[in-house]
Amino acid sequence: MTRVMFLNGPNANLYGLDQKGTYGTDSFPQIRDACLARAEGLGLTLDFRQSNHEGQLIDWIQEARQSCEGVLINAAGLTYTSVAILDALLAFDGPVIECHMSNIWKREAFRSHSYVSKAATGVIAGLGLRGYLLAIDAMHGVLSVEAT
Ligand code: DHK
Repeated sequence: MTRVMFLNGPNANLYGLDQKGTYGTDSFPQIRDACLARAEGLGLTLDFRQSNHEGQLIDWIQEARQSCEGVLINAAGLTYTSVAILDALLAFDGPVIECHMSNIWKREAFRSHSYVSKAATGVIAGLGLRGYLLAIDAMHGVLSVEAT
């Protein structure tokens, strides 16, 4: 089975709990379960993980070099600051899809520059859980084209 890693950065574990509803109403476990179900339906093995720690995310991206064909990533607040995550992603050979629950370009100016985008095959933002599911579909499509 094709294996894909889906990494979530700091505070993603709080999705659905934010009173302002910036990241929708689905809880992180609900998001994870929906993503796992979508991937399974497409014949992908999805390794869905979350950490509040930059080094942990980097270790997982490096791990993906050996174990996964693609990486989906919402680096959350580290998107705008982490050259180290960018470098880890640049060292990954397969497709990288950057995801955000919110439309980062519609928000504060500091969210409009993503380091992750420099390594991304594509970016999906602003569609909440629907965007995560679309990102999994897109990864499946990209990997299927690469396999032919
Ligand atoms: C999630 C976060 O936690 C923020 O730091 C980012 C991103 C946006 C999202 O939309 O999923 O700025």
